[in-house]
Amino acid sequence: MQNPHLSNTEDLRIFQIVDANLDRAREGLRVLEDWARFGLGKENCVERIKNFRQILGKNHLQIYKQSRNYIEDRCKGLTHKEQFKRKTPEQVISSNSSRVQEALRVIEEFSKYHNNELSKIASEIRYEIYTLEIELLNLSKQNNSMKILNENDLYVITDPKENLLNTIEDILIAGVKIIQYRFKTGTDKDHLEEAIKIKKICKKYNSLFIINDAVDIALAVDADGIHLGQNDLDMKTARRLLGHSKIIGISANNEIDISNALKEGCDYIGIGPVFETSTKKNKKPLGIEKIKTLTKDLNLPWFAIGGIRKENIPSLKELGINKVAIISGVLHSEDPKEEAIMILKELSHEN
Ligand code: TZP
Ligand code: MG
Repeated sequence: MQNPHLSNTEDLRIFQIVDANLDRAREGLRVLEDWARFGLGKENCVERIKNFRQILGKNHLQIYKQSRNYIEDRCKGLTHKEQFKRKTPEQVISSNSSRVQEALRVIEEFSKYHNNELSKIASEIRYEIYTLEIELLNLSKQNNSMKILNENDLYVITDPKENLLNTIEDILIAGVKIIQYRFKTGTDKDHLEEAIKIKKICKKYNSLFIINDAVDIALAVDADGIHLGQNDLDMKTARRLLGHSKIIGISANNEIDISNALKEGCDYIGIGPVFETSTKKNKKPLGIEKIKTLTKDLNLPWFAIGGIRKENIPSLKELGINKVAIISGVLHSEDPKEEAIMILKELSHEN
C-alpha cells in the first residue's frame, strides 16, 4: 500500500485526489442509478449501477477520507457554465456518465502505485460505464417515444397522394403526434428522399416518426421506429438491426399474432381491420366486439385500425376502444387538417 518514493505530503495529495474522485464517481453513479430506477424503471441497470457504487464505497478507505482536511482545496465550489445548460434527462445522463468516467480515470492513474487493486477496479468499472451510458441513452430515447404512444390516441398513417408533405404538416398542426410513413410501390431512392423530408417535419412538431416495413430506410433516416406486418422482417431481427432506442410496432389480426408480438417484445400493436376498408380489401373485418375480446388483457399501447373514420369513433369509444390508427379517414378526406382536428376532439370526449 505505501509507496516508499512518496513523501508524506505527496501521499496526502494523492490520497486527496483519490478521495475527491471516489466521491465524484459515486455521486455520478447515484444520478445514473436514480434515472434508471425512477425515470426508466430498469431493474437490471439499477442493480449494475448499485453494484459499482458499492464496490467503490468499500474501497473508499479511511486514509483517503482522512486526507480531506489536511490540504485546503482552493478550487472548491468552482462551477462551469455548461452545468447550468443541462435540461433533458439525456443531457444529465451524458454529463454524469462523463463525470464518472473521468473520475474513474483519475483514480486509476493516481492509485496505480499505492493501491493497484483500486486502480484495476476503477479501470474495469470505467469500461462498463461506457456501455451503460449508451444503454441508458437508448432506453431514454425509447422511453420518450413510448410516452408519446401512450399519451396520444390518434395515429395517422400516410398513403401516396399529391402534396403529401403539405398534408402531413397540416395534420401535425392539427395536433397529431404519431405519423407512420407507409408506401407499397415506388423506389427505395424516392422513399428515402421523402422519408428525410417527413422526418424533418415531424421533428419540427415534436411528433413520432415511424416507418412501415422498411428497416433500412428507418435506419438511414434515424426514424423513431418501425412498423412491421406479419410478412415483414421478424421482431428479433428488426430489434437486432435497430437496437433499443427505437420502437417496434406489429400488425396483428388474431390471438396468435398478438401473443407472438408480445413474446417477442414489441412496443405497440396495431389490431385490425376493425371495419371493412378499401385500403386492405383482402382482409375480413374483425368487428368491434372481436377487437374488444382480443385486447382485454393487453397492457401495452395498441391501436384499432381499418376503416376507422370520424363517424364510427363513438361506437369504438362506447366499448372502451380509445386509440385508433387511420389512413384514408384522414389522408383522403376533403380537408385532412380539419378532419384530424375533429377526430382528435371525438377521441378526447369523455364517455
Ligand atoms: N392494417 C390493417 S387495416 C389497414 C392496415 C394497414 C388499413 C387501414 O387503412 P384505412 O384507410 O384507415 O382503413
Ligand atoms: Mg408491412
